[in-house]
Amino acid sequence: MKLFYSPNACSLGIHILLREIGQPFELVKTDLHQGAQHTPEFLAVNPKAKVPVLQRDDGGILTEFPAIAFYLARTNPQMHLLPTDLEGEVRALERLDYMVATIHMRGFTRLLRPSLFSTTPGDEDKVRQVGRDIVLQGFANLAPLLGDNPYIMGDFSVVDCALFYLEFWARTRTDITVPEHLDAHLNRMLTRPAVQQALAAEGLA
Ligand SMILES: N[C@@H](CCC(=O)N[C@@H](CS)C(=O)NCC(=O)O)C(=O)O
Repeated sequence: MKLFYSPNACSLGIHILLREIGQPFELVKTDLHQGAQHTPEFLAVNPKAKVPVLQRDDGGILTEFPAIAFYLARTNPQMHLLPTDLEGEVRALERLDYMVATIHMRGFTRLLRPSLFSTTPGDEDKVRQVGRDIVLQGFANLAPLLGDNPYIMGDFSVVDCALFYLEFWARTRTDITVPEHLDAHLNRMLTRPAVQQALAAEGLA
């Protein structure tokens, strides 16, 4: 398998997941800051010009964080990375979607890349503030779901890998302080060898 990633992009969550699973995989750096997502070589792999991309051993290309995470969990059932009962599974998907589609895409993207959303010159601060509010509300909504549990679904799961990259962005790319329980989750995740290895491999340790 190959993971196309960019350092400290959301692909970090999938990178961690692959290291948790422990099967061999190849990392292909696609540096977004260098525009590598727009090269003909990368667009041939993913015309959506985004990471993460997982190229499977059968050559199949998978995109979109929740889909990749679901695939990796279901193809490695021995790792227990997703609940198997309907209620647990649907709650995991609900949380994953909220993290990626709302907190990341609607919140962090505005906060970190306001120019993508600004329609009038000079309104970037306004866009940034809207993004910040979405992120803050998102973390406020997630904190009670985590509560005193060590992980967001109780046991460690793919959902923690999505939560981790959001918390890690808050800590390393913004001045946002996440709620106490989420901060403890971030610190707990940082003690996991797979997380440490992924951060080191991406030059983030
Ligand atoms: N909804 C996508 C989000 C993927 C995404 O937006 N990735 C960002 C990096 S965090 C990206 O590749 N952006 C391309 C760019 O910045 O040009 C997913 O779930 O995978």
